[in-house]
Amino acid sequence: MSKCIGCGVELSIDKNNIGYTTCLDNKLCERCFRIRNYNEYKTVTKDNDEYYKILDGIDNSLTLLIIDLFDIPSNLKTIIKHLNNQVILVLTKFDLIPTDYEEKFIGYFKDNYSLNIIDTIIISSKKNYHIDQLYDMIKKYNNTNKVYLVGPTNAGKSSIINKLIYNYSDSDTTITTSNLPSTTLNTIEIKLNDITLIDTPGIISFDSLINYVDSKLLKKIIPNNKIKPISYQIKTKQFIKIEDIFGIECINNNNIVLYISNSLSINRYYKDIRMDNLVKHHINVDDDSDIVIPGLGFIHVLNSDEFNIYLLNDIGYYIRKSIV
Ligand SMILES: Nc1nc2c(ncn2[C@@H]2O[C@H](COP(=O)(O)OP(=O)(O)OP(=O)(O)O)[C@@H](O)[C@H]2O)c(=O)[nH]1
Ligand SMILES: [Mg+2]
Repeated sequence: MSKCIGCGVELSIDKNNIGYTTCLDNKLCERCFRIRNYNEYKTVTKDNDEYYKILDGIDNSLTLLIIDLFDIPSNLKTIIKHLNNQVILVLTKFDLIPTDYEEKFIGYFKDNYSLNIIDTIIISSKKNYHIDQLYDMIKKYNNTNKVYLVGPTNAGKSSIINKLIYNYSDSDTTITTSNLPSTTLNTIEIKLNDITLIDTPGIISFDSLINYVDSKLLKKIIPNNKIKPISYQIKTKQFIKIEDIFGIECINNNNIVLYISNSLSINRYYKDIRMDNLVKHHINVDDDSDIVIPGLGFIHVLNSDEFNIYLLNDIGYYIRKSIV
């Protein structure tokens, strides 16, 4: 059986198979070829059970849990339950987060998730930030010469492997990456000198916006650069609407700060507006909390209050003690 070097799927000459390729001698499946050359993405049927089995099957090898700092998914506690060995917590995409929040994020994970963490590091593959330190940690804690990278889809697992291979080996192999969910479809083993890195398919969070918007909107939702927080002093009954995908109504005067991609358009309304495509949720929020909308970002609320938030049908939310 030959596997696609880009996503790990079994190659097949059957057009109906997800691993379709014109010739079994090809290194890439058609889907990876199109993502890499035309930025065209073919959606796959996603099944977390299959992906959790991969996590359950990990031996006592060093495991890196990769989390996108900007998009901490609602199902992270479930993912963690499947990790039975010791892990290094790798918080990535630090380039998107306003500076000075490093310690706060590390503290947040310590306080809220029961993880067998041997070490924590904040990195950015995009900016090559702390990649040397990550490589040193891998060499220090590596116990079987196999190192697994696991975590939510889109967290940046494959990008980290590409960066490590690029920086510290002679290989020119790269794994396929994209801003859409489920890019990596099966485990991929790749040599980094005498260590074998093992990429795994990311766990999907089905309540995240990234599963439900078209690729044009997705490009706006996923930030490219450091986020500039946007503050609003809002009066009673005012609405803030983000594109056609999210709304928030303040029941009383309040201050909120949006941490979302700065490419999104935001409108403020001073009267009732129609949001027929969105579902209303009435929520109570404590002082200094974040309302997290998976895939979109979060809203920092300064004073405890009631709000109405408006979400697309399958999209979730959760509230946490503010990290910022
Ligand atoms: N800003 C920023 N973007 C990043 C960083 N690392 C990865 N990305 C982007 O995040 C998206 C997802 O990256 P991948 O490496 O494909 O993520 P993955 O965890 O392998 O995803 P799956 O294969 O679906 O599980 C891509 O668009 C990357 O370019 C980073 O450090 N900073
Ligand atoms: Mg991947």
